[in-house]
Amino acid sequence: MPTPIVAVTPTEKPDITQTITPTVTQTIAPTTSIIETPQHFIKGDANLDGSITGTDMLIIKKHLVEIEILDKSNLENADANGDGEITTTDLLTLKRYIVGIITEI
Ligand SMILES: [Ca+2]
Ligand SMILES: [Ca+2]
Repeated sequence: MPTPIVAVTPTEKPDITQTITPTVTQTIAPTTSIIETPQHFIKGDANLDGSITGTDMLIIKKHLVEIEILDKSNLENADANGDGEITTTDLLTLKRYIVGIITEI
């Protein structure tokens, strides 16, 4: 005996229509720029605080007696006379600047 054919009529159509609307707009603009300038490069300013004081002399003294070795940036500043070395001459230059014998380093 053959299987009876039953016609099924859907009573409700599924709603598959979907609208996608973009709701997020993102604009990315460059906000930073790189300007390469030497930071805190002031001859004689061994501790890089922006001023030349007795503290800088103390730091250079400590470096000379190897109590405290300066890093590259500090070394560049500590070389007050620009001869490429940190010596007592740099110390003397700082002293002369601090007491006002010289007005610039
Ligand atoms: Ca300083
Ligand atoms: Ca020097």
